[in-house]
Amino acid sequence: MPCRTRFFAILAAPQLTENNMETSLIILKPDAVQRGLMGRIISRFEEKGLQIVGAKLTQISPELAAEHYKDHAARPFYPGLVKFMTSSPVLVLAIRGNGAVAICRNLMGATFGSKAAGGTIRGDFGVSNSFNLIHGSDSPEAAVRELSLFFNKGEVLDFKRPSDAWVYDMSSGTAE
Ligand code: RTP
Ligand code: MG
Repeated sequence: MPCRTRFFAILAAPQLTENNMETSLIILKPDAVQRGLMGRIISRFEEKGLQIVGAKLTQISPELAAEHYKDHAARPFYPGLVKFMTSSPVLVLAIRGNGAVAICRNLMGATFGSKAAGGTIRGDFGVSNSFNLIHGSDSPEAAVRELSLFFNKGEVLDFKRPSDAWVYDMSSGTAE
């Protein structure tokens, strides 16, 4: 195929316009970063077919941790949770796909590493209940709120992946 034709073929890759496109906030927690598990955990999401659309290595301030986990402020584990989340750098990701919020939660597994099923991130890489490697938004509404806490305007990108033509069945006009 001539170079110019191939260029336009890539631009014409199917656009994902279905109504279930979601972007989840994922945080690889301090234990995941310190244990050198970032690459393996990111691979789980990429291999599933989800798209990484934002990434940032950062150390969370106590104020940001408090805002992020404000729904847990009255829980007994809250002080330890904030201490842990602010103790060392984290990798913050924005991960997109059709139904991405629930898919990410399934890939993560149950909250406690001791109970998480094999095959999940928490089940395969950890045994601790509090050092549980990863955070993921628990609803599309929470995802919107959390993404706005961790990413500034322009830091979550919108770009086409030609491979989406093989990740999603677009024959009906929407991603299946
Ligand atoms: P996350 O928010 O971090 O994605 O985790 P999650 O939805 O699976 O669990 P959530 O109930 O939101 O709890 C937030 C984090 O608090 C710690 N936790 N400790 N000791 C305990 O009973 C307890 N319960 C929760 C965990 O680190 C959990 O990820
Ligand atoms: Mg949660």
